Amino acid sequence: MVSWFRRKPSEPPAPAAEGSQRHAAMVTDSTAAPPHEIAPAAAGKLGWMQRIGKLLNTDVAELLGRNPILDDDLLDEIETALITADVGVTASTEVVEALRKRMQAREFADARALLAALRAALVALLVPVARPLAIDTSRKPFVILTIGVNGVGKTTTIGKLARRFKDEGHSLMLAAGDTFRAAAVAQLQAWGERNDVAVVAQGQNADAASVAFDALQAARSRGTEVLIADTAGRLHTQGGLMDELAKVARVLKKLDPDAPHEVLMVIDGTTGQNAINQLRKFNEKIPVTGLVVTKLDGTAKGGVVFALAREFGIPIRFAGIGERPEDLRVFDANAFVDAMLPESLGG
Ligand SMILES: Nc1nc2c(ncn2[C@@H]2O[C@H](COP(=O)(O)OP(=O)(O)OP(=O)(O)O)[C@@H](O)[C@H]2O)c(=O)[nH]1
Ligand SMILES: [Mg+2]
Repeated sequence: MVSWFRRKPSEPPAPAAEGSQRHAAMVTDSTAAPPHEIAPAAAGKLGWMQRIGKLLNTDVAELLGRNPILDDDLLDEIETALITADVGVTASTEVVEALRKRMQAREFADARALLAALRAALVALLVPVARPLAIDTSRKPFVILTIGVNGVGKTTTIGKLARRFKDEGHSLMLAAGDTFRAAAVAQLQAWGERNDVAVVAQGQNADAASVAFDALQAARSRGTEVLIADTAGRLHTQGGLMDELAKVARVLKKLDPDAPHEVLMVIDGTTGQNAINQLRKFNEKIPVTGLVVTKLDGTAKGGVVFALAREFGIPIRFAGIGERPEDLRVFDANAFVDAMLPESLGG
């Protein structure tokens, strides 16, 4: 089992802010915000990779032990495991039916060969979307607009990205575009402080598009390489709020017709099949160019990644695997599948 989906529960939680705070228009490099205690995510839960891994591991051991007959029972079991992990009925059925045909054509010498073919099929689903985010430094700034429904991990992901881009040597700035939720500005500022990154904010109830516009201007005048804009969480069914996203993009284009250069939608990996609908609706309003799937630590539902890949083909840039700044991985098809399959097949 690959360890990159596991978080260490002993590590401190990410910064988040409590309480409502108002801020005048400003560019600030640091604002104190009280840390928010977060219970260790999904402690004790068996991750979906472990679950499938366990199931297949058992099968492998059992099957290899009794000189297996490759039969439909094994395929049914695999199909159930995939659907339970939220790979989606369509994707699961496609994968299993392809395996069934090959099994009937006597392509597989044993169960191990069949499971290796399963691994290859799962990797093949993800390879087309495992395309990392490349920062184009000729854009100053390269603008990333972060969107998604409430509580999926947008602000946390921005904090993680800030750290990553800083470590890579980029200059960057954050825009506190969530002017809706109390404490959202302070939460982003806590991340800014932690990473020593400037945060442009206007405070609660300001116009999100105006914050984004100000930030783009500020980043430009400073020659900043990357600007990441936060937005308020919104349900894909909230028409007015969805229109606001399009407005933010429109206003950014007044300064740079190519901005935002990346529309990064954050999806909670525990959402299951509902994520499909969320992405469809957001993508209709503002074309999504990249995804971050969060909370893949300790979920049995992360298989939605396969369904998203199959349905949309939108690049999956990163996987969120915990609440700490370092709990973000560049999405990698092989590593993801290795984490869900038993070690005997994974590597
Ligand atoms: N376990 C786990 N928790 C995460 C991950 N990413 C974010 N979280 C937690 O999810 C909760 C919500 O994160 P936020 O970053 O505030 O989410 P948001 O999308 O900005 O929320 P709104 O602004 O309210 O829409 C926080 O408790 C985070 O610590 C992850 O990858 N794994
Ligand atoms: Mg937020």
